[in-house]
Amino acid sequence: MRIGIATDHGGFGLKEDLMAKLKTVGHQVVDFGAYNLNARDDYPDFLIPLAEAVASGEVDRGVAVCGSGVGASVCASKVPGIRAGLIHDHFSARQGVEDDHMNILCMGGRTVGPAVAWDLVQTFLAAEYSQADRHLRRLGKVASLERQRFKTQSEERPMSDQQTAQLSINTIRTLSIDAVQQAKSGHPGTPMALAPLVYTIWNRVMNFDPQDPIWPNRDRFVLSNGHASMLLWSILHLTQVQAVNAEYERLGQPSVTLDDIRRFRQLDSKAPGHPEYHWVSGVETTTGPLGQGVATSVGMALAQKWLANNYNRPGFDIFDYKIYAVCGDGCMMEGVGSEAASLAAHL
Ligand SMILES: Cc1ncc(C[n+]2csc(CCOP(=O)(O)OP(=O)(O)O)c2C)c(N)n1
Ligand SMILES: [Mg+2]
Repeated sequence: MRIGIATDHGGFGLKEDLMAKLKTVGHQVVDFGAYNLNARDDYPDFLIPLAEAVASGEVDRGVAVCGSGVGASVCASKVPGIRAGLIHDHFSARQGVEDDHMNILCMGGRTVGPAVAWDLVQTFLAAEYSQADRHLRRLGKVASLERQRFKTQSEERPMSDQQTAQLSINTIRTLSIDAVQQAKSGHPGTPMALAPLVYTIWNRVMNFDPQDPIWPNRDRFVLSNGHASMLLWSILHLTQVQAVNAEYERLGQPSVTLDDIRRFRQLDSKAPGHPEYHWVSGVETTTGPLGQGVATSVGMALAQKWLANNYNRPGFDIFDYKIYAVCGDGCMMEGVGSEAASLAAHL
């Protein structure tokens, strides 16, 4: 296991001792300080980097020592994702992990000796979170407290609309180019260019519910230039559109995960080279042959009109959805696109 360890002057000697023992039994140890006995070295300076490393997964678990261990545990638990416990006994070292998913063990350098400390560390590292319903429920409530605090913090320093939009657009772009780079094939240029347009359509124009991708009155999005599929995988991932299977049963999981994007253009991936209807939820029609999407979108608009004429009643529109099709100049060069456009104009 990769263990991060941090102490202030209250546990400097103990830290050296624990580090040596952890290495002897085969763990990797990352030392977050302190390195010198200096009375001004205090726990937050070492603990916060340790806690952030645990929260980000850079290290698997953390061990923290200060004079009593109290300050270390109070401070570490302020970092989102950290569940630190002040532990003096064998039972709590195990149960803290099993029941509360404790990920940082805090000890008092002045209250436990090296032998007890080593027993506690070993017990802490050997324990696993039980994932029992009761404990999952409990941690769910704790996590929701943490999210509320995040919300308050971000309300204090809100990003402007323009900053949020730019960050979102850049995220679509970087996800798309990273995936193409990883796959060593695909089209990075079109997602780069179209990210602002598609962001605007999905964020400000379209009427849809990511939680319910088969809501009958949703607006439909068609990517006619299907070779830019990474654009669609990025947007389906970032909007957290949920998946349904081929029988239209809700699966309770995202349609395109980050792992799917990591496997862009690989066999059986949910992020294939071109959008395929019935394979990835959120894809409204298969596209790839240039012009096909714009042509299909005319048919989809016809279907909307038919539904509206048959089922809408005065003052009670069940179907008033719209179709948004994005296409490139290659789509425009294909007869099928302009022929469908002519038909649409004459109906
Ligand atoms: C009918 C058809 N012919 C050829 C292709 C192969 N093809 C895929 S992308 C592409 C170029 C598309 O150019 P453009 O529409 O300008 O899109 P860009 O990638 O430049 O944004 C071609 C010819 C295709 N997908 N469909
Ligand atoms: Mg072009």
